[in-house]
Amino acid sequence: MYKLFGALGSPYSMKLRALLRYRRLAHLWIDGSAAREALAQVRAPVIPVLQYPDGHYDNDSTPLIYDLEARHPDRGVVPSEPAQAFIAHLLEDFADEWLTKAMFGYRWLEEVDQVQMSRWLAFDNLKGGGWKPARNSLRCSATGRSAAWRWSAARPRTFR
Ligand SMILES: N[C@@H](CCC(=O)N[C@@H](CS)C(=O)NCC(=O)O)C(=O)O
Repeated sequence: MYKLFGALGSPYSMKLRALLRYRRLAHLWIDGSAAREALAQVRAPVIPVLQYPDGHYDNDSTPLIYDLEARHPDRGVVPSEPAQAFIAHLLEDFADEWLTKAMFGYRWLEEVDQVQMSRWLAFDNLKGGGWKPARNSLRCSATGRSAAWRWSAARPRTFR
């Protein structure tokens, strides 16, 4: 069984978790302080960290995805047709390197996002201990809107 150490607010963790789920590779999801402890097992201290069934640890989502591709034939994510595979590699590299820039914008440019993300990252780090559903503390002083309202809004929050 694989063990994936990550955080809900970490896009690279969500990327690898989605991959494991899509590929139907049995895994445990581990977050909070236990995820930080896994950082001691790898050279670059970034999440996600994957522990393989044989016990060894590795990180960096892109090479991990390619390694899993080589180990498990079913439900692969790289197309067999070379031109399509090239597009897949290109999209992966673009999203991996550059979509984080958009993410940081959506995360920190507006006060309502700053409030929400501060709480979310505290929640991740304290394994839920940072979260108290106090709606007023999530309210943006400029717009009066609350993060909770935005979560429940019909439209996706990133398409404002
Ligand atoms: N290239 C890495 C990037 C991983 C990464 O940047 N992870 C972030 C969280 S999403 C992190 O651990 N940041 C902590 C830090 O930079 O100290 C991957 O694809 O897994």
